[in-house]
Amino acid sequence: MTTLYYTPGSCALAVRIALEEAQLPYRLERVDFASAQQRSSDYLAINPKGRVPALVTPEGVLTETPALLAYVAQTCPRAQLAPVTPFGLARMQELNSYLASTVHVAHAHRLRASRWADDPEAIAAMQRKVSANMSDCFAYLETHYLQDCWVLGEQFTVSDAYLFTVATWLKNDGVDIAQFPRMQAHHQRMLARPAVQRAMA
Ligand SMILES: N[C@@H](CCC(=O)N[C@@H](CS)C(=O)NCC(=O)O)C(=O)O
Repeated sequence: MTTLYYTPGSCALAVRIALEEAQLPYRLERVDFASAQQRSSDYLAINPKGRVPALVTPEGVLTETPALLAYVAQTCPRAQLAPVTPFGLARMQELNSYLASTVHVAHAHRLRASRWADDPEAIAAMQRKVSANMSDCFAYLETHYLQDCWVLGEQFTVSDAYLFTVATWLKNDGVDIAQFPRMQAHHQRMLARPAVQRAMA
């Protein structure tokens, strides 16, 4: 059976929502960041990057949230969690790549700034930028996506699970989601979905 390695509040929530939406059977393994379990030899044997999520599938281990989301969507086509046209699928990957490589990284400068600098002043300076950078990212998303019920249009996709997950970080990053009315409405629609409620329980 597929196993999702996750930590509560992390980007792994997006994958858990996708698994719930797809109604795929899976097991959960919690990775305890408080005791740095992500850097334990047992966990590094699963994911040498020392991060969550990791998905152990019957074919092998997958890491990187966009890859896991695409895997879940393609494993369960009847759930229709990804567009089927080449352009539609590329648009989904474009958004998921942006969330992973730009928005998530902007957020990580708050709790993980020591990845980029040792100097406490430099760390503090990076942390002061988090709120403005996250606001810029969400202003871009508000303007260029969310033109319909779901982030890519009429079809619910795994990108909705990913966007929702990243938006749950806004409050602690010092950004009020109410500045972005479409994003806020999307958040409420997501919270009403049974799969999201199961994933967050
Ligand atoms: N590029 C990876 C990033 C994964 C990542 O950084 N996950 C965070 C949690 S949201 C983590 O595991 N952090 C632990 C650490 O930095 O020690 C992805 O998109 O899956």
